[in-house]
Amino acid sequence: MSEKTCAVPPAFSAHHVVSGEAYQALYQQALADPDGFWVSQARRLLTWYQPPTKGFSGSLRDGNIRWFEDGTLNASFNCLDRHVAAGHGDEVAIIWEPNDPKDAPRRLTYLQLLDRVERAANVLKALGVGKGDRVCIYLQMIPELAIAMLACARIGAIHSVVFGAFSASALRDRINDCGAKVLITQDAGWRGNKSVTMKQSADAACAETPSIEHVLVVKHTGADVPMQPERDLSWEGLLAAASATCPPEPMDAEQPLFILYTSGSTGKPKGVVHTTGGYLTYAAYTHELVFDYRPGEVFWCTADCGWITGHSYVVYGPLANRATVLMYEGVPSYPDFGRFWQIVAKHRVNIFYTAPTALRALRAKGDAFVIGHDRSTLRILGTVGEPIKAPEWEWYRAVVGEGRCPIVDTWWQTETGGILISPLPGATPTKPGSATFPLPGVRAVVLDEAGNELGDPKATGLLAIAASWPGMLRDIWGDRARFLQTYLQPFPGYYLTGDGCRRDPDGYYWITGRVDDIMIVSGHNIGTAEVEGAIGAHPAVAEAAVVGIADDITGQAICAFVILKAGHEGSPGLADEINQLVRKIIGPHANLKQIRFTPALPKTRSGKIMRRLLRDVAEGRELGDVTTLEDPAAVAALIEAVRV
Ligand code: 7RM
Repeated sequence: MSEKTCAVPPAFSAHHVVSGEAYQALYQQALADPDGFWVSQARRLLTWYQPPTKGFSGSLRDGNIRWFEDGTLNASFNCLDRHVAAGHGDEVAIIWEPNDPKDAPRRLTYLQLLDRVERAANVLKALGVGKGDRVCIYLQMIPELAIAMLACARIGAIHSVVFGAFSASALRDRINDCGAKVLITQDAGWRGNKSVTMKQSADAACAETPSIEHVLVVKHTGADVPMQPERDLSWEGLLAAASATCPPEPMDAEQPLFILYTSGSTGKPKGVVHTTGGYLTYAAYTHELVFDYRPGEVFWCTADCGWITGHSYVVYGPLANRATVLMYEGVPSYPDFGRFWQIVAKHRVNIFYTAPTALRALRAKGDAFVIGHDRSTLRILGTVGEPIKAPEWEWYRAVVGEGRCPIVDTWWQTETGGILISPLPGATPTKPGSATFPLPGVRAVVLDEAGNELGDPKATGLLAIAASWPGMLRDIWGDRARFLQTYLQPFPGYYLTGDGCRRDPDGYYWITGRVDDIMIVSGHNIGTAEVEGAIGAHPAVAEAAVVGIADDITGQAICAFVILKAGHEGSPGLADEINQLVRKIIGPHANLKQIRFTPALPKTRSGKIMRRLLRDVAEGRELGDVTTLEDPAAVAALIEAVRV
């Protein structure tokens, strides 16, 4: 793995939020007095009815975690009213870019967004939704998604957003787990040249959701959808008739803001619970610090609000910081692979945040799709979701960012609420593939299998966090035992991330992937990410995924699934070349026992490789649950994959 360091561009370090020395000072300050640090951040970033005097109360040991517990606030007030009251009502809050570039974008100022949110909040209230009630939101990336989230927050209802491409059964299970009273959906949606039948899935789900009393239907494509009398109601009709005044409900800092389901490696999805004061403080803090955000700039996070990244960096963080947020309905490939960069040029985007999986796909299509579009407004580029490999990182920096823009490789999880490990654009020299250092206020540690903290900078082990931070999850909805067992009980006093990591002699963190993804070959621990990076160094390779399979001699052996670039064909000779390269880069213990050339890899809808399925294929088993797959056809292709 490349350990080359990339310095902070000098022009850049002169005018960012935090400089190199200030970063050290901030880090030390947070370490010396965490409560003082976080209380001052909470008061600086947010407006409270009752400002908190306390930081953390409780304990990581018993899982009773509270932040700012004597503070009261409202998240929607913080994202909207206070900006309007301060005279910024005419600034644009959301620029919405539709799926089809021929359709007109929509712009919502802070004042207009507030109007919609107050009306929607009144509609929910009239349907009997109150503080603590759950509302399920099943929408595509349209402004109503943000409006619905903020309307819930305004009245103290707990939202649970379900990704708009999830199936009816996935939606049903999530509604039933949280007992939502109201479902908000849309007639249908667009994703590239496909239409998505949202209301139809919602209907199928609601046939088996006893808690749902009403379904609010947003008209988006105009598709003709059946409306069930009494139960189904028109969003537009009710909003138009509703009062545009709905005072925000003061919430205790620890009252839940939302539930978001995340699929575990086994078992049913976990309803991750985030609370109002700690989460919002943390989303605003990290959005400002990591993206060096100043009001007036256009911020674009390409994630869907069905994921935590969309919650924290499309809605709550940026709006709390009075950002202009770009929200894109479509996909990176429609009408062509230049769509992202065409949007960057069209809306003069300053900060761009996406996933390595998207970058890999776009890079494979060639630079021509990028260079035709003006990217001179771009200032910072970010990635999230999985380890980024050096070739994508370099391409992002050199081609997309024209070598000008620092890259922030941000490591975090649904459970962490916001970014925990990342470079700061004006302070941190980067290394391609490393998320670099924990943010000020985050006590990251590397543990060995027995739970001992590894003290030397150079260490390999389990990534854990040694102290709570405000954005941390508080519970798994309805399953306290699972919350404790998964995160807190394995090593008392620590939050266990489930990720493996390597810290290099300079103290840089390199996330090696989920610990479940570590392979043990003849007693050597080998991270999947490391092997995939080495395979990717072969010029014929577009993408690779590896898994450990049972082996009589070595315990586990490595099986690689490889996608080749256009113009290359799988052959025993090429397989041998790739294997020799991996052995050269990592060592002979990383021998690839099998190489299978495949046209596609099975991925979740958020772009993470489903290794469980690869293991099933590699070991010749029947495939397990495939309901959260992005493209079920990829599996068929995999099974056919040529085995060399
Ligand atoms: C934000 C998000 C969390 C898991 C996490 C890691 C992996 C995320 C990075 C990363 C290496 C990164 N939430 N992950 N970011 N690995 N470098 N910058 O993705 O709950 O959906 O996933 O994603 O394994 O534990 S998530």
